[in-house]
This record gives sequence, structure tokens and C-alpha cells, in this order.
Amino acid sequence: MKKQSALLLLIAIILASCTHSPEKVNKNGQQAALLLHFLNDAKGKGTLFGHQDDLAYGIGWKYVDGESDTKRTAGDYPALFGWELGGLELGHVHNLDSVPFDRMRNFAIWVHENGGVNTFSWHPYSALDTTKSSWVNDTRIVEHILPGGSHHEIFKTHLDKVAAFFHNLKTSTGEPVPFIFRPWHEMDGGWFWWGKDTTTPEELQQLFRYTIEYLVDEKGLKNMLSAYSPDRNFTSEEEYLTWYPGDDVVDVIGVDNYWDFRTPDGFPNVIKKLEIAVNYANKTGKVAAFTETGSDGIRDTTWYTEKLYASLNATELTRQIVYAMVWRNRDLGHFYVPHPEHHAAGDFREFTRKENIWLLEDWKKFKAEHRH
Ligand code: BMA
Repeated sequence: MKKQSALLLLIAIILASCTHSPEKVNKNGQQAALLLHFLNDAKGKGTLFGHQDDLAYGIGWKYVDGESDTKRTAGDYPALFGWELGGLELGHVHNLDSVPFDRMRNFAIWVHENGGVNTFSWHPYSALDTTKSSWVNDTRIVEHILPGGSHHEIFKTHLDKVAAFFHNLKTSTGEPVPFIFRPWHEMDGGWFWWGKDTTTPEELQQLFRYTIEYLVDEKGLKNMLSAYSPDRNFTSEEEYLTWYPGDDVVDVIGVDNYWDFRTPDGFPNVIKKLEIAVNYANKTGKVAAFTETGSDGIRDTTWYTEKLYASLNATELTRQIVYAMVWRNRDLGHFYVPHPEHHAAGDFREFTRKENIWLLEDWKKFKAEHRH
């Protein structure tokens, strides 16, 4: 049997043996379905560690082949890699953090070819006034970009740019690279133009649904999974679902939370919010993830073991979080993974060596063992 057909057969066997049937999986292409299958399988066994822009730059380096601050400090790459698309919608060559999109494409392909998972955030400029970044909260924008709105056609051109980039995520043999798209996150905060101060829950739900349906149904991006991730402004499942667009357009039940780690009595709230996400994911046959977190500058030297790990390992429910991603290492003024000489480096190594915290090799090993 040719390698290609053997692979397809393997994928078919694995998918046929899936016991869960999240509604959206039926819409997904084979690569995305396989990724979701493995993430589902990881539930309760391990949590993939993720880092934004890990391969692009770090403390004291930029675009050095094979380099990674996670690898420098912990000995291996993360299992999950975050990338940011802001600026793509305007045809920019670099994203808003200066990462060239052609390099990002190559990194994402490398990640897939080397067994890792890619996730994309998107902080787009406003379609009403392209000088306004995502961090604008004084104008109602969403109502104008929805179907029927004055700037809907312009917004569609933004989505077209995103679709074109995603379509180009293909390996040298033409295989599509699966990925997790996480648009319109932290809508429960007031800092983005799609946030709660300028957008109603219904508008956000429509925007999320429109975005996913346009990319999947119109643009044919079958290997895209999607993540819903409010920030920490909820205390119950009902509140968590305030902006939720529906089970048929979401695969990953996410939470972004930096805040509760910083406040004196916040720690139990980190756990509670992760539990709400896991509980909902389990009810709907989906996976839950800590889609963004971290401690900027990691002044608390035991943050990784005593805060992040302690929250992920707190209860039977939090142990089912399938990935946890920290933000980017811009420079010594803004970073989340310690460089090797940093005072939190030892603690970070201890965190990554926990049996249920997975770097790239751990994740690959898990997948290899669960192919049959
Ligand atoms: C923020 C910061 C900014 C960055 C933005 C989008 O948290 O890291 O510097 O521009 O994310 O990636």
C-alpha cells in the first residue's frame, strides 16, 4: 500500500474508533478531525504546554533557526504554538508584533510536520477605520460589520485575507495543516472593539458564527478548529455562555485568565473557571483549554509550579484541560517563559517535567502510543 493511502486508512480507523461525536467534528476535514481526536484522547492524561511566537523570537534573539526560549530553558519545544494574525486583514507584510507572515507560515508548517499543534489569534484593525487597532473601545463597530451593516463588505475582504493565509498552510506534499483559530476572544472585557462595552452578546454571537461559517463553508477551510475564549469575567456556566455562538461552530471551550493569578484571593477563581469550561466541554463532547495565561516577567519564582501547575492539577476536572498557553517573549520588559538564567528557570523546568505537562516530545510520544 502506498504511504498516502496507508495514512488515510489509519486516519479512518482512528476516527471510526472515536466514541465521542462533537457536532462540529462532522464538518471537519481529516487532519482537523485527527487533531481533535488526539486532543480528546489527552483529556485527563496530560496538558500540552503552549507558547505564543515561540519559534519567532525570544530574549536576546530573533529568527534564529531552531531557536526557542522554551527549548533553551526546558530542553524541548512547546507542544502547542500560538501565532497572531493582526494586520493580515489589511495586507500587511508583518503582523502587529513585527512577525513577517511568510515566516509565520513556514513556522506553522514546521510545527505540523514536527508533530506540534498551531493556534492562531487575531487582533484585527477596525473595518470602519483602519487606523484603529483592536484596542479601541469608544465606538460601536461590530454592528456595522455584520451582514447588512455599512462595512460588511469591507469586513469580508478582511476575512478573505485570513482565508488566503490559512489556505496556504500546506506541507510540501500538499497536505493541509490543521489549526485552531481563536477569534473574538476576551469579549467579556471592555478593551477590544468587539468587547462587552460596545457589542451586545447577540452581536458577538453573530460575528463569531459568521466568521466561522464564512471561513469553513464559503472558503472551504475544513481543517480549521475554532476556540471560544472569554476572559475571566464569569462565575457560572450561564455567564460563561453569554456570548457563546453555538456548539456547531466551536470545538475548543477556552478560558483566558491572567487576572485571577494576580489578585490576592484569585487563585480559587482560576480553578473554578477552568472547571466551568471542562464541565461544559464534557457535556458537549468538546475539549477545554486554558487558551491564554501567564505571569508577565515571572516575578513570582514559583509561578509555574505553585500557580499554573497547581491550578491545572487542582481537581479531576482541571486535570482535563488539554492545553495551556502562555503569551509571548517580546523582551525583558514583556515575557512569559523564563530564559535559562532567569530566577524562575528552575521552577519552569520542574513544571515541564511533570508527567502530565507535555512538551513536544511528550505529545508525540502520546500520539504514537494512541494510534492503535
Ligand atoms: C499583547 C501584548 C502586545 C501585543 C498583543 C498582540 O498581550 O503582547 O504587545 O501586540 O498582545 O499580540
